[in-house]
Amino acid sequence: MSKTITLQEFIMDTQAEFPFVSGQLTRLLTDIGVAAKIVNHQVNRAGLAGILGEAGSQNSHDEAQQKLDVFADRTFMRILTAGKSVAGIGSEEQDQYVFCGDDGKSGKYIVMIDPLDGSSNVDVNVSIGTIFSIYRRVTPMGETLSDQDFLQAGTEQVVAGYVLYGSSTMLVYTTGSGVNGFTLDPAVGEFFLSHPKMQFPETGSIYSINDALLGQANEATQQFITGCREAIDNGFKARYIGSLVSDFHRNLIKGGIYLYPSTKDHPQGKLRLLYECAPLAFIALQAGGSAEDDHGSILEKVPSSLHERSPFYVGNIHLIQALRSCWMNNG
Ligand code: AHM
Ligand code: MG
Repeated sequence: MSKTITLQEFIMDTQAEFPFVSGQLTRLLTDIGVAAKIVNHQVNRAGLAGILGEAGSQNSHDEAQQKLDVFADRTFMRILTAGKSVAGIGSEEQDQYVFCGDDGKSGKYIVMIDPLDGSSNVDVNVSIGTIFSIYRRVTPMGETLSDQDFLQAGTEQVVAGYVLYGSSTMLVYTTGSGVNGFTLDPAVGEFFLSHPKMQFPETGSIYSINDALLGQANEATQQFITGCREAIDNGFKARYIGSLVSDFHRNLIKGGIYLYPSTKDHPQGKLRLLYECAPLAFIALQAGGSAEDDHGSILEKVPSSLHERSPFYVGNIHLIQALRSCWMNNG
């Protein structure tokens, strides 16, 4: 580990980088770090605390919620709502967006969050994550928020980040000036800067896709994966955890591409534009990578609904370009 800079120190030291800085964003980032520590504590003791398994409820996508999904959602909601910085929150686990404080009339920021991604992996001790992004409100302060505050293009993100509850717990985020990663020291209960200025390596040779989807996937993805398989002599290898934050984080460090393609039955893929694709696309861009859907940039997509899905391809630029060539070959 390099010089011991805590997350809090780093946030304070870099707050001058935020345009129109008022301290609210600094507080908000600090709150996310606190909520992440609370969720981390529960994730770590889930097997002992009787909070494994399904909660018996379903989220807005008709997916069975895990007890930890519900816990993580409540924790982030409680902490973010209590601060003064957030006007409204959109959560993958909630049908509608939620107003904070005074009907969302005060607070400068909108938070989009997937409180616990990959939670179907919890019961088998596989890494899971939280994904978040922060936008400025569009509606003037003092007015009630509207759809346009929540349905912003990814290019408007002020901050994007994730927490990886893995063999160690990390918080990785960008404010648009590079990507920095912090590792939680459980003995001290602090995140310390461990991965400054994260960048995809020059080249990558990992491809990550749910192989069972391939027969149903679009032609370009099929052609691209065939090419990867044939490139085994060049060191290409398949790695798929099925936990987006973990797959993305590994590929960011080792170099590679993650694909959740459009398929015949699901032309919009599975992942959610606002909670999963846009934040990771912003981080990828800041780390020298790229992210696209079937047609082009993820970041430029303007969502038309809160829980909109999108095909998602993210990773090293040269791999995204190779995939793009396959799209061109397939008209
Ligand atoms: P979730 O938000 O319900 O947890 O679903 C998202 C997860 C991602 O973490 C992962 O990359 C993907 O779903 C795996 O899907 P599949 O099982 O279809 O491969
Ligand atoms: Mg998710």
